[in-house]
Amino acid sequence: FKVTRVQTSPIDGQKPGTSGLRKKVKVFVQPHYLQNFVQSTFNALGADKMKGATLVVSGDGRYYSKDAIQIILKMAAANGVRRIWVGQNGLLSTPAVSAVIRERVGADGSKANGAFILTASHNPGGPNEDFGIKYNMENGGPAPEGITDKIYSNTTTIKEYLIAEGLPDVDISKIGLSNFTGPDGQFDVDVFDSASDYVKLMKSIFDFQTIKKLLSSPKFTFCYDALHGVAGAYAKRIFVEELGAKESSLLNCVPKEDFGGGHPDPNLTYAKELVARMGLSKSDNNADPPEFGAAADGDADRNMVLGKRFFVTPSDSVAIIAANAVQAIPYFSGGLKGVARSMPTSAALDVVAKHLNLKFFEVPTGWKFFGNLMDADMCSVCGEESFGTGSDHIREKDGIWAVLAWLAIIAHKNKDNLGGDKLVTVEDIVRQHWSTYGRHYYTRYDYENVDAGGAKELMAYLVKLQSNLTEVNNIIKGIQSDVSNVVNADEFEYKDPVDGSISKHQGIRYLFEDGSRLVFRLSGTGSEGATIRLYIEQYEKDPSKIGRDSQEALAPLVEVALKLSKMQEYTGRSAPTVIT
Ligand code: VG1
Ligand code: CO
Repeated sequence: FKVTRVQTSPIDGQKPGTSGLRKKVKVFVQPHYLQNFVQSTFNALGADKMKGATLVVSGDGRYYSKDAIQIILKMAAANGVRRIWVGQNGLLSTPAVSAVIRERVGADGSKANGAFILTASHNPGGPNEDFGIKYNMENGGPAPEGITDKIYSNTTTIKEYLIAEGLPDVDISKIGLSNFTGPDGQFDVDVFDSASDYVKLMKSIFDFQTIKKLLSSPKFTFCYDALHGVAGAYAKRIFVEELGAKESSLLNCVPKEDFGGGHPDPNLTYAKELVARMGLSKSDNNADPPEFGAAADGDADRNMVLGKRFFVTPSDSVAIIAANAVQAIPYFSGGLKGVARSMPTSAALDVVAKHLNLKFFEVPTGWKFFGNLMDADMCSVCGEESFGTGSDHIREKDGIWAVLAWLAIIAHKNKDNLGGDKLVTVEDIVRQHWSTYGRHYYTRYDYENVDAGGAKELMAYLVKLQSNLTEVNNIIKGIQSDVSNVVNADEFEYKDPVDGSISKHQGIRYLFEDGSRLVFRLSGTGSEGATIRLYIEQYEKDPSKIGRDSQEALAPLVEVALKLSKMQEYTGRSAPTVIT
């Protein structure tokens, strides 16, 4: 092939958000759109670094992925990249990409330098929905802000991109190696099995024999919903082939370009089929729900864990995993190096860290902030309230890992009990945890796709309000007389303890005397309008008060949050789009 330089000009709006660039497919297919972003990434990483590099390119299989892969292959070849690894059919979950970067060794001994991950995660897919792209670094984690800022600034000045002319489309449906020759020498495309590296890693972390025993016990019933995302490609291999779960326990496990028309977001609103099967639906419930259910998002880095008629909040989930990891998961048997959560995630993990005397960190929203802590051996287990849980086995959150962690904990709690009459259930484990550590009532209200101007004004109003706590408390007393006082309010700012970098404006916090919190932030992953997220939390230590319905327990604080922020006034919405 030859290298062609194509003239182009900057296109507005290519700033990567919380997790890469996410836009409507219609935006991505505009002439030069993807090419500008990819070349800006190559330029940000540096021409020298790209020469001879090995890159992974794959994603959750959403609509436009296959075209995008062929474009990236041709641009990589033209930029002097030595080889590209592609998961079969272009499929690799986000955690599997991270694992492949860190673990896979090519037939010729090569190791990956980074990856383009093609996903818009939990956003719907299809010709009228979203596509996305992000770059991950040599440690397997998302590019840090220093790099994403550079990429963005390159997109505003770009004049040309390089593309290989005469390089044919590569058949990515068949495993195997293709070689090509260009001006810089050889260029290889290696199409490999999407699951095997990841499965191998999971087997080195968990005791599959113990989990298999649990899954084959007639007392334990199991269900997994991939919402037609890429998790399906792993669920079958791991849960069915390796661990002996029944095929019928898999729901929506065939990856589809449009996720079957659904919203591949594992929560109580969008994972409808699973929620009904687990007995948690408002209508059409299953009479005899399974003991355990879980779901993943489009790119399989998120997870929702459910028990029989029981929802586990993601904030509780990471705390429970941290509290039991050393006993239940061989990978952690030497102890935890530390734990971390994102700022809006509840303080359930903080309480565990305190009890177990573990290092603890609070970082801004977005997985990229955990990477430095893990690289510096300061953190083993971390999580976000947004259904993200993970550990330092890779540098992304990991949906299937989280399910395996729960299965390992359930197996551990039942290890002498599988022959007995009553299983220790998911609900038992959570209630036990609450009685030991107290309970963090928690909910999140999302106002999706609201007017961007109104959202900005609301945030500006809340920042201004913070400067006068007396006024804040006066307003609150006028709404609800029995909530405690706000003792502190600020905009969250984070100084990375490893590299000293500072991230500002990471959400507005109102902190109450009794440990309750209200947090407001704007989403960085949406593709149109603005999304306001409101996080509400209340801590309860009194064992006689930990069994309440969460929405009921939080009702007074919710009312305070909505009125204090003038939510309806600024957004025109009387109710959120999604409550989790
Ligand atoms: C959301 C979540 C955040 C998560 C991010 C990426 O970001 O709140 O916790 O890390 O999505 O997850 P935001 O900016 O919209 O609140 V994934 O699974 O979409 O890559
Ligand atoms: Co995701």
